[in-house]
Amino acid sequence: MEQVRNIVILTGAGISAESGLRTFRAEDGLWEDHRVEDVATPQAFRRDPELVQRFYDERRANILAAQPNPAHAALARLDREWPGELLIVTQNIDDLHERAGAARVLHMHGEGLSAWCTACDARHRWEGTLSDNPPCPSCGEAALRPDIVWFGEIPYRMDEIFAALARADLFVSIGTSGAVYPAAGFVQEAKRTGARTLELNLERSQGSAWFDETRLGPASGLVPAWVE
Ligand code: BJW
Repeated sequence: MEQVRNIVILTGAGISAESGLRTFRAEDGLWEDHRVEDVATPQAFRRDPELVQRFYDERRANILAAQPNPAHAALARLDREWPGELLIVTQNIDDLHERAGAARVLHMHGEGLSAWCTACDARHRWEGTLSDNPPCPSCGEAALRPDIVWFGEIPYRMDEIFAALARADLFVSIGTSGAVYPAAGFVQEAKRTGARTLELNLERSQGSAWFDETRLGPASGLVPAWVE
């Protein structure tokens, strides 16, 4: 990676697929006959909070049961060893990057193991269920929701992400379909500010044409091979 100093890596559900966590837009991307797009919205939460809480209770249990795979491990190694700037921007709500040992991780769509109190704004690490309406440990109100960015909500830490993209010499997208904005637009932004762009994915994504190079295959093979 000659002449590369600053790297931004965007990851999506595909990097955790081989850890047993389902992707969103695959054939089997349904949950109890609901499209994910129909449960991951503030409207769905207002309409049927119990349904949405059960969806995330199940996701939380799956996250806790999953283990990082060789793709997470390779990125953690890169993070430890890379002397320049590096930022792993993940759309995933699992903690597999961190459990593999990566430190420079930003969860733009929130975290499955975090609960956010809509009464007092506190955030708490949460491994149990929320569908039984537990009280917030800070204020006692039963007003906890998953700390997740749903459709129509603003993703976290966008200023930091765009600043890192502006400084990046290399932008790498791993295991994401390019169907959801603003993440789907990061490749164009990185190109505009002069970065080389690389896509590692099982199949061509919606934004494939924007990448200087696309390598197709499972992340557990492609990512360690790229990091080597
Ligand atoms: C493998 C593999 C293996 C498989 N190895 N690869 C019209 C036009 C443009 C935008 C909009 C529009 N209408 C509405 C919008 C905005 C909307 C949006 O983008 N909608 C689209 C559907 C069009 N976006 C929003 O609402 C966002 N907010 C927003 O825009 O605010 C405005 C704003 C932005 C910025 C500044 C100021 C204001 C919020 C989006 C929130 C997304 N939330 C979700 C759910 C919550 C998290 C959760 O429950 O987990 O996030 S939706 C879901 O999609 C989840 C994911 O993070 C996200 C992306 O999915 P991802 O990761 O790409 O997964 P898949 O399944 O789609 O793809 C997996 C890929 O992996 C595939 O390509 C496979 O081939 C591959 N793969 N196995 C390698 N082994």
